[in-house]
Amino acid sequence: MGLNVAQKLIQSHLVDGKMEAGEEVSLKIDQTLTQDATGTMVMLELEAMGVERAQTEVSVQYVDHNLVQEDHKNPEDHLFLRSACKKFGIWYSRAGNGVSHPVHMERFGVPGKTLLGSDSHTCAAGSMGMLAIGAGGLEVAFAIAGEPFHVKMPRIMGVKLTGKLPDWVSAKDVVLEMLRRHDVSGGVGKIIEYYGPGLKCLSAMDRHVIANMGAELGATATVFPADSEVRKFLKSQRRESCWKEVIADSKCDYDLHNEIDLSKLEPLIALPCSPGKVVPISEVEGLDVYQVMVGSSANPGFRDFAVVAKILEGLQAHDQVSLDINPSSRQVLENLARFGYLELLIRSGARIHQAGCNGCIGMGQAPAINRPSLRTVPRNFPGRSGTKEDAVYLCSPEIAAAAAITGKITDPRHLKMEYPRIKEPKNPIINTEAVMAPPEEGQKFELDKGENIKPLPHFDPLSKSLEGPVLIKLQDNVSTDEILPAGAKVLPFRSNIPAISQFVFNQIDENYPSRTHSFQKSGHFIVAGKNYGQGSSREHAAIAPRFLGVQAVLAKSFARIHRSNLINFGILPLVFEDEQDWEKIPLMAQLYFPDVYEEIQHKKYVTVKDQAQGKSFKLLHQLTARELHSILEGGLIGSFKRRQG
Ligand code: MIC
Repeated sequence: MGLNVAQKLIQSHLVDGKMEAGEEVSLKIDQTLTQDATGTMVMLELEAMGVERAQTEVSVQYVDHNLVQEDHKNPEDHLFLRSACKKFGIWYSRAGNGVSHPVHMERFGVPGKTLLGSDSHTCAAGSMGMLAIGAGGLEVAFAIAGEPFHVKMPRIMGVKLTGKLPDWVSAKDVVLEMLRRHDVSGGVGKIIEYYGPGLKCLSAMDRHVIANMGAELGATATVFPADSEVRKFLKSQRRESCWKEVIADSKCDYDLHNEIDLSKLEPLIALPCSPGKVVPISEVEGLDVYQVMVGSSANPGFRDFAVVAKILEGLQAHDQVSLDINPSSRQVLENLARFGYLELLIRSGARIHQAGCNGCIGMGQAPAINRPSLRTVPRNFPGRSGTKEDAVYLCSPEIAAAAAITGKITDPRHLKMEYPRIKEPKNPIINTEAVMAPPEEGQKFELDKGENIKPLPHFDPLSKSLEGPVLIKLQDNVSTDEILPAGAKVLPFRSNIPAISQFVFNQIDENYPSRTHSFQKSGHFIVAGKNYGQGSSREHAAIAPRFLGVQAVLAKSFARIHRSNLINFGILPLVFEDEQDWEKIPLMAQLYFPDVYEEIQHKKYVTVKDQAQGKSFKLLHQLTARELHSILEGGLIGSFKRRQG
């Protein structure tokens, strides 16, 4: 039996383990990516681990999230990151260069390589035939230190693409169709591999759109073959020498099968407040729109902006619509300017912002309460935009442009114009200066720690028993945006755990942090539903609760990255053996784990007693030997240090 692309990538990087679904595999990591909102922690972790220099082939630090400089905090983080890149031998992409994922694809992506990034959308690089995985910051710090990455071998879902995209339907609709079919946890424990004749009509950047939002499906990774389209892309970036064909063997198979006939797709839209609430646009056509935002890692291509510019050519954005354009990379912005599209956008009334994530992560551009905001971004979890009662819809650039013109949700096929098919420029500007190389080895650099850089908190090893109240009880699909909000108010504290911890669960229950005060030392618990911690990779959603005293999370199930983050910082992730038990543990229940330290080492489950009811429940810990070690030591840093002696 031949191998599919995912299997080939895993096999060529396998350090340990068997390629059998569910078995833990250890993979060699060739490249890492960090962004500023998670990178400050990664650099502090490298310092705490005593790492001297990056051991990867390439590690890149991007500054793309914390761009609004309302006070000293964000610029201090930028300076800290610049100094850390020099110290640890990491490439540096300065503020204004653009979103990590498209810039990585332009400058560093290489078919056949592995990439680990402290951002859930790292999977976007699967568009180039890479095995690209989002992870918590500490796991990326380990990869920078030369350690392998450990993950349960996913099942591979093969998605056969046939047909050709119709006019006014684009790559975003392909991934929205996947979300319509599989919802936000449909990809959990899976790698999604696209193949088939339909690939021919998807450029490498179109594939980036689809691979990027594999994160919204909860998938471990998304992969495309490195075929002639990838070669064309690399050639356009003057990096053709990096191309290597990575395609599936003709006799390969997949664990799961899916098929999409591209020619049958129609324009789709995800309703507030989940990327999984996808409907055909006809279901919401006519609704008033107050903001249209184009950009982000989900629609970062030159084409994605140029098509909006062409649709708007000679027209004005509707007077009630704020049309926000967030260029994805400096290079895309330069090319939009050179080839005349930027002028069209400016003329149409668009607001042009610097290249970066901006409003996608609530860093400015927050919408008005309950006023529909149409965005080409990847996610619309409640409050992520910076406005608690927001109404964010996810859509393609074509739908975004149509709404900008009419002020209403509009099926772009109803615009009375010809579909502008965009041709990539023949001779684009290639900006190789923007990202700065690390200095040669051997020089010594100090970390530049401004006031906003606070040391990593220390966490104690696990006690013999645990006791405390349940201070919050949650439903299914709680995202890390709800555990630890994004937005311009909170993001500047990403390098300051004590300060950011005061925002934990702010979207759901503002009083949670104050309730934890009496239990910060003695400990307390979280009870959650299914897919707990979906979405962003931010490890702060584990570190800050741990700082507030969380000892264990009792859930129906966990999202992959968040579960690892909990373990990495010594929080025990426990799964109800019987899901019905979720009902039986109320908020403020006083829980007692009499023998947790012994049980997790010798049994598959731990026992917890609700002291008021006198009832006991069994919860599965599902820890591998390596994970167990981390929990016993109070987190991975402790166990790493001990290992180093
Ligand atoms: C996101 O899109 O949610 C983010 C912001 O890029 C995060 C990372 C973060 O929270 O810093 C992600 O996707 O991992």
